[in-house]
Amino acid sequence: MDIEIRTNPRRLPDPGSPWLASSLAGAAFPPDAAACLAEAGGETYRLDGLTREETEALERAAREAGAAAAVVVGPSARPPGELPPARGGDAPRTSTFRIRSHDTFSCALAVTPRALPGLIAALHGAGAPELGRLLALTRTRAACRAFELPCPGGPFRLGPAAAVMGIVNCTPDSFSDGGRLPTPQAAVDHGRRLAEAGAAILDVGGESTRPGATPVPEDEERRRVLPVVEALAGRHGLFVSVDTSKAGVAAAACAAGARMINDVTALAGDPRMPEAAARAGVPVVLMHMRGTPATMQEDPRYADVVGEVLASLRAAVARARDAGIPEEAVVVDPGLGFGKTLAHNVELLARLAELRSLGRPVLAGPSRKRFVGDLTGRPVEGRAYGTAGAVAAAVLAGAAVVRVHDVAEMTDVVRVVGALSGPARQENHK
Ligand code: HH2
Repeated sequence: MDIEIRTNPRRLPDPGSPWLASSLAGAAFPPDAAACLAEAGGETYRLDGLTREETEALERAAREAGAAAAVVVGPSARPPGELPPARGGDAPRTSTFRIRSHDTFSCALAVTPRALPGLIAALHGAGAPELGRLLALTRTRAACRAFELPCPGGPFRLGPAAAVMGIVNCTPDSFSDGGRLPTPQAAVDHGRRLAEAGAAILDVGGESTRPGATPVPEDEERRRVLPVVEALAGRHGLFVSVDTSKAGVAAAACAAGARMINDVTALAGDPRMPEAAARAGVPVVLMHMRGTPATMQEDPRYADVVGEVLASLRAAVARARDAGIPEEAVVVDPGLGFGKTLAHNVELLARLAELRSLGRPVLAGPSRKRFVGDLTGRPVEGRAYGTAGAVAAAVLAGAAVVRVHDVAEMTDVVRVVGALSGPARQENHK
């Protein structure tokens, strides 16, 4: 049976904070859990899939590590019978879930960075060394801010500052800018302007994924995307990712110079995609989506949206690894707006830092999306300030990449928020 651990690598503010409450979401913790964890202080860890013995070892070890650690135990968040049914487009659920019995437990742990080594050592003494190893691994992964993605022509470095990915939509029907770039030359000019304005990555796409969008035939998608990739990557030497879920388009774009594949289906949309991506040898963005663009907004439900997105991304990373794509080449993305309600998007953005438990760079794509409109009451063309708020939240949470339309404005946001919250400053607050 597999244990899943995630952490929210931030200090706990106070017992009433929504931040702390959300770390307890989805499992039946005792009513005083938040107060108990807040008193311990430090960072929160959420552990799912533990046996009774493991929870007892954790409680014992936490007691030994002193007042700086607290454990609260609740029945497992996800007993198998209560899982929502898997739907097409979502990553296959891990076998972990299916074999998990009703006897598993969830724990929430608060521990200061200083007390953690003692806790891990005490776990060894309490007969649960594997739990200690997993806790240490999760912390190391969550703390990681700089990545080198293997890439043809040399590694692509991400972090510690967030990189801006500029959107180049070669589509007539994208939700916010469809039809604005009607010719390849217009798209190339736009991409170059975005690069000058601060985009480190240009994300070129030829198929809208807006809710209700109809798929584009492969020939048409190639016709839209390839000349633009060729010019931006080949002629102008810019770092281009191709936003596609079709293996043929991805392979052709990489042959034309694209150095990253951004697949909103996380390699599950086209059965040939895992092999195509492995063969291209480029980094891949694996995004979470529930359903398909045609159906994804039909009443999406989650018992624990962050936990389920994390589990789905974990399965996607494993799928990539099985296909020969090294884990070091993967970027993960919660898929804001893809099969999520307003509440789900807000929860995911507020708890984005937890995705760093996967140990991979996190990409967030809030730009101009409906949830920004729902929160601000603004139409698509008036969502830049709302997007700036979401981008600031993502940078604070440690996002490695933000995918945006308004590159000049969001580059400023990234620079200011990054300077105020960068790793060096965070160290001073320990
Ligand atoms: N969002 C969109 C498209 N691709 N890729 C990733 N990794 N993450 C995202 O959040 C994401 C994405 C939707 O935005 P846009 O490209 O502007 O719209 P459309 O799909 O209508 O072209």
